[in-house]
Amino acid sequence: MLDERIITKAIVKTYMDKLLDYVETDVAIAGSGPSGMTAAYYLAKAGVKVVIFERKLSIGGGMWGGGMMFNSIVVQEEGKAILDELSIPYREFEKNYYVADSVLSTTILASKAILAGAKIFNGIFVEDVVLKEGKVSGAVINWSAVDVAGLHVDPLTIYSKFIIDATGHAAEVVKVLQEKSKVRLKTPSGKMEGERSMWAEKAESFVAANTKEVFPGLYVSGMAANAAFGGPRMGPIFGGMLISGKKAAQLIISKLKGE
Ligand code: 48F
Repeated sequence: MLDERIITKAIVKTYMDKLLDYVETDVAIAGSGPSGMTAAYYLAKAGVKVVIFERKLSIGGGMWGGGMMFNSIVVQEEGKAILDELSIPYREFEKNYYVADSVLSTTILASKAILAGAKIFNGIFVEDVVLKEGKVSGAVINWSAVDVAGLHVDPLTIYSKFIIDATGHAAEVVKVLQEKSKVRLKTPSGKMEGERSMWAEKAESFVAANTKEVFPGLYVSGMAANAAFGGPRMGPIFGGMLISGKKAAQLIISKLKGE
């Protein structure tokens, strides 16, 4: 005998408890692409309270589709260690080029992050930040459905010691901060530099080097780092995304420890 009212209560109550628990967190990540989920995994594994808000229903960002929907991803030597750490299977295609199934990589990464303790709220997007005394100290969130329907509904706010913009090519969090608050970013021009055209090798080293704090309290990872600091795109090679996510986590872990 199934009681639909109990099913409803089970969903609403557990969801609300979960959301209430994340009104205050150590780290909030915008976007559940490869860099955001890798960051969440390493943060959670280190015992840091971390939440991801993902605009879409599906997690994974651009990882599912491999290259042009051929659902394989390529990872170079430097990123292979992270595939090993996550137990993601791959095979060597040629020296320095490893191929993994994109669907398996995405699902393993997501489940490892969640099992390590990260929470993912899908269907919610970060529309703005809390900016107080020159520091980003929270995320302004709303239902994606509200946005899609064009409804005039005010958002809600959570407090977070750090935010990672892992929104990919659009670097949405950095963009909204710049547009609304006219702040000076820690980029060469003080503004968002914008993504450059394809150059895989340069882009992969650029993303690792430029995964950092772009404004007090706000970090960039993955393609958002290249968009913020003016790096090229790299296409379906994903080592840089994994390395970037891990680096964002390590930088924040050090900050939280006061190092
Ligand atoms: O684009 P995406 O996969 O980000 P990434 O981690 O990886 C980039 C690669 O997939 C690929 C590439 C390199 O190999 O060039 O493109 O940098 O994932 C970004 C995620 O963020 C979500 C979006 O739906 C996607 O799942 N997203 C975007 N804006 C917001 C957001 C927002 N404002 N709030 C929440 N989620």
